[in-house]
Amino acid sequence: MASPCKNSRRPFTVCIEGNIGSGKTTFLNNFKQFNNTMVLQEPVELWRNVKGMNLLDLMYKDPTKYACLFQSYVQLTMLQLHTMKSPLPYKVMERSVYSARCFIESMKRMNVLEDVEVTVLEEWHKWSITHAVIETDLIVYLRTTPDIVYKRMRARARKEEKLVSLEYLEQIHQIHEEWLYHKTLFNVPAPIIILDADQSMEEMFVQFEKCKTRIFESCGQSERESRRLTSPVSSPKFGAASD
Ligand code: TTP
Repeated sequence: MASPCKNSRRPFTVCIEGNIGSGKTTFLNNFKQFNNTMVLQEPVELWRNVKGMNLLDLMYKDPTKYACLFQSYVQLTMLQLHTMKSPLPYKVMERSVYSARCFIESMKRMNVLEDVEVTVLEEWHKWSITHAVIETDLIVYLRTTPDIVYKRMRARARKEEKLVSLEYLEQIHQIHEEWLYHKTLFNVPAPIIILDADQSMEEMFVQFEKCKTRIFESCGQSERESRRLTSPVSSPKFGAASD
């Protein structure tokens, strides 16, 4: 794999991972203040409007019919983010094709997907990670407890997530833990920084500052080189209404 640091032809790529409501978007948005980083938010809006159809909503309302289609579209849109070119030395993404697989695993465990649907999605996943240019240099795992993310999710009240139960978040948590904490489930494609993301937004901002320094230093760019833009980003928010 080509070196992702100075003089490299590709950016040092960081994926922000964690349960639903763990604060990925907020964490990611903090990077928008730097002029050396391409920030790629998860394409939830695309999932909500596929030629006028809200696929996220359909998936929650009728998973047996729509889960496979939805996960197929998630994989496509995540691949589009991975392969997006950037002249900047850093790229920070919300989630990845790797964590999309956590949801496939969850649907498999809940018997929402038929065996043949799992096979097709997993074949797609395998092909993507083998053939597409999706190099990842670092994973930041925002580790949370399900009770806390459940409260945050209820507070932000995304209308499609009305049907999401605490049990579902426990399962998604468990799968992330098996993948990134215990490292027993899937391949972990890069080194991991694990952060306690149960904390308040102020405490998370402090964690962000430390993490950001590690990221920029790991690629040989000093703080000075990763200049902040003149207009600062707004203060981080958890549980803000997303729609
Ligand atoms: P998340 O990707 O967890 O995004 P979020 O907005 O909850 O993140 P955060 O609060 O940490 O900023 O989930 C978005 C929605 O999409 C959520 O309802 C779960 C769903 N989803 C799937 O069903 N399958 C998938 O593969 C992915 C990536 C998300």
